[in-house]
Amino acid sequence: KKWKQLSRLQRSVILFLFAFLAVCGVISYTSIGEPWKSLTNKSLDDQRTDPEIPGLKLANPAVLPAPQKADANLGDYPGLSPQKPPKLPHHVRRGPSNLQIKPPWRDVRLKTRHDTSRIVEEPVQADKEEKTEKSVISWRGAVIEPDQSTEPPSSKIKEPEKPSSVEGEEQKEPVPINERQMAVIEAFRHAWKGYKDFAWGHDELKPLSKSYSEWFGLGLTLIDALDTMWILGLKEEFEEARKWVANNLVFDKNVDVNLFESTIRILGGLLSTYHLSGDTLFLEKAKDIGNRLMPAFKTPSKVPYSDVNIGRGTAHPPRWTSDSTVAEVTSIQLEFRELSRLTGDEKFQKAVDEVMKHVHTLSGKNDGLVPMFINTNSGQFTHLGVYTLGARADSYYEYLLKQWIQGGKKENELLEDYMRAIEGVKKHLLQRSQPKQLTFVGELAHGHFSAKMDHLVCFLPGTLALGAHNGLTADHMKLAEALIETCYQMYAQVETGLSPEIVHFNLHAQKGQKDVEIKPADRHNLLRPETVESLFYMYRFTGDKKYQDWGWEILQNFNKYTRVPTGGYTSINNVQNPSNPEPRDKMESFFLGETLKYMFLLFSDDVDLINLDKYVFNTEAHPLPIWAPA
Ligand code: DMJ
Repeated sequence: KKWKQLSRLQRSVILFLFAFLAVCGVISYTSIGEPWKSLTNKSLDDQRTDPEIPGLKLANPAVLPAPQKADANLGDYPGLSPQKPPKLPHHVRRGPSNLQIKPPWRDVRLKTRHDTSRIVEEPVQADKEEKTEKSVISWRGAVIEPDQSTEPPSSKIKEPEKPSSVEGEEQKEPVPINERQMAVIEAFRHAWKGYKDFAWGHDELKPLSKSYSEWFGLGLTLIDALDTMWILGLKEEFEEARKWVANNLVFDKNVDVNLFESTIRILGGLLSTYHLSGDTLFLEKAKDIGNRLMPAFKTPSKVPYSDVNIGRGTAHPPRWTSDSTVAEVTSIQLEFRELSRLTGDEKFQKAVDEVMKHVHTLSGKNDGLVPMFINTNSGQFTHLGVYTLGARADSYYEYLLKQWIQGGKKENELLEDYMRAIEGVKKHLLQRSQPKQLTFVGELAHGHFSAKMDHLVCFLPGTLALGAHNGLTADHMKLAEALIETCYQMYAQVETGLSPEIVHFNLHAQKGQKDVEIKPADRHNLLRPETVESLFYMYRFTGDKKYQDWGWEILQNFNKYTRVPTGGYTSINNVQNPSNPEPRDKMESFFLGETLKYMFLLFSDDVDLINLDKYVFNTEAHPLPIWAPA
């Protein structure tokens, strides 16, 4: 009745108001609903990533987009679908700028005798550059004119996403390079001088005979050292090496290469250099070598052969056997998985994931410990009953943990195998020496314990510490602390202060005896990285300066006994003879790829210089990004 008494105008106003309120209601409902929707998704994600391993609490987030599942449809992963790279003016950095670490060379404050002029000038130069052209990149961006690149960037290649953990993060004040880091730079420059003068473009320097040796004929030392130069801030050296890669690195060669060694050193080195520099040249080269290594997987069991002819596209096992080494077939995964993520081509990841899945199911393990050989025809372990964390098995254990971290801590089979294996180590391989009660990892052969430990095993404290940092049980960290002390003693108890390749520990106390015994055949030192690598992890996670001091002692002993005055460092034959350590005339590529890189990182107090929550190192010390959960 009242409605009818209203004038037409009054009714229209009321109707209009109702309609307006209804529209507002609909709009605010959808915008309020969004956050709830994402919250719900988040909690589902959390549930999915929670591992079912008892004692596990996850500490650190994964940071990059997840990889495509080997058997999934490309379209299901928008981040991975082929996309055209954005058109950038060519003065602007190509590649994943988000992952680039800050150039330490801008922050150099200290001077050394060797380097005064460069150090004084560079910060000024850097500041000038920064002020004048914000968008012009530093040398680390390795700006390349389009015509300098070997191939145009493929439309299939996608740029990695920005790590979620740094989004919106304030730029930190740069941490100056300290005196010990300067000493590492000086050592690197000295090694590089030898390589440049006598072995440029070849695999390894022979510093005494002032010549070189070839293994694959692919400039192994140069490629292995690329990301070290980047991290150390060696601008000129990096640019020169980059030119060699652009103009001289050719994989279309009739040459047999070892699948594992070329994956960890060449593919790993190229991928990490791509990530640090953003220069697509390195990704193109990585794709090329990755494709050429794929024939190795064409075996009856899909467990890869050890050798591939990268020119002919054929692969084969060693001449005397159809076995492959377990560590070799299970330590190529980080690199091939990353190659799939970057290229959008699933075949790389599929091949290596299949190997891991297969090994996961195999019998012949002893509480998670694996034998050293696997047959490429049957796919079964061979030479059963011998268990070591040294040569031929070492990086199997390392890559279980690191793949789990790389993939966003979701692949539970990897974690299960890792946790079980560490329990196996504790049960079968751990012992204490006399007189110092050093905890060491021995070997087991058909039920008999041997107190033998390879220097290679010294990767283990670092890996255990990395696991603990990622939420695994605290007793892994305790074990890491005990083992790194042992690895240090393998240096400290020896006359030159350098570790031999293999030690035997004393199990029974005898007057005047040390914990460490060395057999004549094991007295060599190849400039290996494992102890320094573990010292780096231990320092990062504990902040205990004693680890830096131990590393400093080791660097000084390398300088004292292995440095060749005309350039380069050499492996030596006798760590027990300070007056004649018997130089072997060879500088392994991992001295530049790993040992000096880990030294530099160990002495740094900048946790963002290769942040361990964003990167995972492959077994040749090449950092690769950690992926975020899907
Ligand atoms: C390197 O090639 C790698 O670290 C590998 O995992 C073991 N051997 C050398 C260094 O000692």
